[in-house]
Amino acid sequence: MAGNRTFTMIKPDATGAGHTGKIIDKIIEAGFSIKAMKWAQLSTSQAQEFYAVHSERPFYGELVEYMTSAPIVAAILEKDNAVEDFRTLIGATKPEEAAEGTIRKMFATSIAANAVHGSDSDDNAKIEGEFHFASTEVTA
Ligand code: IDP
Ligand code: MG
Repeated sequence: MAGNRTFTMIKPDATGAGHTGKIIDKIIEAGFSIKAMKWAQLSTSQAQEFYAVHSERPFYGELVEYMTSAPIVAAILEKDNAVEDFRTLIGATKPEEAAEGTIRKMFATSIAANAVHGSDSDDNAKIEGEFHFASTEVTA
């Protein structure tokens, strides 16, 4: 059965451009409820650990530098079929391939600076949520 929670970050390009509120509105309008949320600055070691799965990819250094360049907003979101529905809401990794009306289509500026993160599986949603939030920071 599909899980009902996912994890997201609003990325530095979007927080820096003042799009945080508009993106949160889109998320709530799409039927997600917020179970945890914080504004935070990632350290280099946190960004390296969060994206460790990409450590062999050529863009890893650029990605870590970008994700530490300005604050992010981390959140745990709840909805039926959360992981898949959130990936649909954000759109493709490359902004030029993102469907009309998706968050990345509206706010991404490049393949790296693509406005939002969305977990790719229920297992990773749990791992990523626990990476950013203590259990006491997550509502029922
Ligand atoms: P996803 O965020 O759509 O799941 P992933 O392939 O998991 O995409 O890549 C993680 C993040 O790494 C992307 O959201 C983007 O910020 C960055 N990224 C992916 N591919 C490239 C690339 O070719 N150049 C620069 N950054 C990239
Ligand atoms: Mg991914």
